[in-house]
Amino acid sequence: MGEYEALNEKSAVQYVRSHPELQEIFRSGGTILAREIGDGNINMIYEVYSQAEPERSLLIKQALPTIRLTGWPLTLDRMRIEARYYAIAGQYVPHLLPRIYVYDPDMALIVMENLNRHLIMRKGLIQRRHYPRFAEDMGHFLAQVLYHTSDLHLDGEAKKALVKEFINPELCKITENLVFTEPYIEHENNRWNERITPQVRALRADQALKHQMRALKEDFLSKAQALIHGDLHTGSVMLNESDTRIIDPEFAFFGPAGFDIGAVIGNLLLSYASHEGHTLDAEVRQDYQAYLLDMVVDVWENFAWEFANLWAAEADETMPPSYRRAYLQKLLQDTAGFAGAKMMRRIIGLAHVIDLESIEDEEGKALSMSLGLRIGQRLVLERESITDARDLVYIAATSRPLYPFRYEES
Ligand code: SR1
Ligand code: MG
Repeated sequence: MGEYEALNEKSAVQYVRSHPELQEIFRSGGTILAREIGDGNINMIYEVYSQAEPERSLLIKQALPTIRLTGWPLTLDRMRIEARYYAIAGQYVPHLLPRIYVYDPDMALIVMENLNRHLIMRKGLIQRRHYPRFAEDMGHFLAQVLYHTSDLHLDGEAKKALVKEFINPELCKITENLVFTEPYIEHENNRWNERITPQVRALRADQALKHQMRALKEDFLSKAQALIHGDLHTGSVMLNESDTRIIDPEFAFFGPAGFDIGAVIGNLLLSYASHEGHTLDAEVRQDYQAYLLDMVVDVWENFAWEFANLWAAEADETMPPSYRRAYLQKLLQDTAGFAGAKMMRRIIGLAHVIDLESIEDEEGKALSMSLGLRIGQRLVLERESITDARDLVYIAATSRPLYPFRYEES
């Protein structure tokens, strides 16, 4: 058993040198360098590369005993969860994940492929890039992982053995607090743009919204429907025009399937709202926003089509087509609710997103945040009326920013 030690740029190089199986990546025996490149909220990421051929490289992702953003203590077990999720999902969609070279439980680290021909999706969406493969790849990823880890496919014993492996209380607690609880009460962790304060106050006073948020939280706490990634926002997707990879599954556990689909859709809609402030040319803005709404529909439809086919292929006389339709409709409604929850937490909770934070003009930023908040609120409140992915995007398309407010609260 080795002993845990937090790496630095020097010891990251030594770590790679001490693992013969990693040497073939660097081929020639020249100088190897490392630099810390992490810009996420939680972990350290070292890029280790050959000085002579910098494209010969890999990444080391190491968990520290505290969270990078906040300094809160956090279990190192998250790296075991991440490695195990990659192993399970890798049975179905290996081409949509990074290659894993080493999982070292003692050092709480994973050595993996450096996706340096890919961009974090959130950044690409700010630049209004088009990703022709994304909706199909994401629909495929979600259908394969969620179906094969659900009770629709696994027998009870096998499923429960997996549920046990993915007990992840500390990371679930972060989500319970940051997504479902704190944004709707006075809490020191919350922050928001002061221009939208009247809207935040109104949101907190909305009892119907609080009721729905409590119901969504209850599902998150108790519905072990499938193995979910648990943090599937557009910062957990790296891609280019021809290739998509899903990263960062340390929040994985058995939870409601709609939480993952909702995370993808909610973050596409955050990008939609952000272009209100980023893209001032109305025609360019409307074109890109329409592209994002089509992407939302395509993600859901690709997912639902493949999920239904996987299910139909497993003959079961107890499963009439009417049950399959009802299951998918409920899943779409869950998806809409979780999408809304994920949008609101990124605007009024602790951890914000660069889609919105990088808008330079303060008025534009307030407009985008107000729109994102309004879409999120409506998705949560109106989710039970949704029977088709087009109903979901209709809510986004017909929502307007409430800012600037005509009446200030006294
Ligand atoms: C304190 S950690 C903040 C957030 O970062 C991760 O991406 C999760 O979404 C978490 O809620
Ligand atoms: Mg992450």
